[in-house]
Amino acid sequence: MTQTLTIIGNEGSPYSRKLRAVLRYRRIAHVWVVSNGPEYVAPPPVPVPVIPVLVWHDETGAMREAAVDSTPLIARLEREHTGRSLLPSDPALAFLSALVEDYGDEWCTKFMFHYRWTDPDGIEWARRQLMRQIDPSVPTAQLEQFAQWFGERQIARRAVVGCSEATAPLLEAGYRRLLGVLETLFAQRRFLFGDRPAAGDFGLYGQLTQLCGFDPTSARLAERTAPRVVAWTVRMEDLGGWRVDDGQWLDRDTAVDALKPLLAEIGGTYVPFLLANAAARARGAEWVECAVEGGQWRQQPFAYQVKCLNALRAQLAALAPADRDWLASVLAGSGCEALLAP
Ligand SMILES: N[C@@H](CCC(=O)N[C@@H](CS)C(=O)NCC(=O)O)C(=O)O
Repeated sequence: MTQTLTIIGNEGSPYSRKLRAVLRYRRIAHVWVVSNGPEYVAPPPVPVPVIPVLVWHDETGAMREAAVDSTPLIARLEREHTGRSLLPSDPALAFLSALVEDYGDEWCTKFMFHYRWTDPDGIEWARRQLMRQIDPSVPTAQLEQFAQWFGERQIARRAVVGCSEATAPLLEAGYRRLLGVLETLFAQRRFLFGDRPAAGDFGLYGQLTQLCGFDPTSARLAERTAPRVVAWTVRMEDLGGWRVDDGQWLDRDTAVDALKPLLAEIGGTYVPFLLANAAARARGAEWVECAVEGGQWRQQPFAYQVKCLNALRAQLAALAPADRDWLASVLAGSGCEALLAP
């Protein structure tokens, strides 16, 4: 019998929501523990102090192993659990799903960080509400102390993520365009690749739980301009009861047609950043600067996102030549074709 897993996270953490939704959809038994909340017990050590943490237990129920990072965790769950897979059976579509997942995790998170830690309404709400979500019974004095400390800490981190006065208009425009693209897509189909969700859906979903459901300014915008995206986000929350049959993935040509605007959005923003970031790291530059849709991007280089680029390229390299050729033809002109360059 497979053991119940423990997921340690926070409802205000996009990656925690992403991974919890994956566990629910895949019907993998789990216990949800709020990090640092009343039920929290420290897990075995993990390489970086982030949430969510996924914990495996031994037969006695003791915590045996803990791991972080939602994308490799999702891949591991694919290996350890059968059925209700998040990977489209067509390897070229599986690559596109991975690309969208990565864009969600690594680029859309900048939208989230902007609306939460730059927008004054966002800051006022988040710095207290995140604590209430950890423990609603926390006394007011302690809540205020936390709000002060946490708000300052997160605001100080804006530079690391690339949220600045210069990039704010790019982030807001990017979020609006994403809402527009998804609003059109979800008027046509349930999920990105058909009637069942893929890893790419969960990557977008994680960030959109916050953008559409927690951070006040971005949520109001979504309500007004992208109600179908809001509806999709609500549905994604718990797909444990969603019926999945074989063959619910669209064929590649049907799938990709409606995805082209999303791929162009990714190719106009995240892909140029990924390439410029890797180049900046390689030459030890202090800043990543590159043109993205709507203007000039500037932030400090980010080591983790070099890994992301390498992982996407490794996945491309493993494809059969015919699948790569097909991707080259559908990605041509989107900006994403740069990933295929040697
Ligand atoms: N790549 C990781 C990112 C996880 C992550 O950055 N989590 C945030 C919360 S959403 C975190 O724990 N940050 C550390 C902190 O706030 O101290 C994943 O996909 O799980």
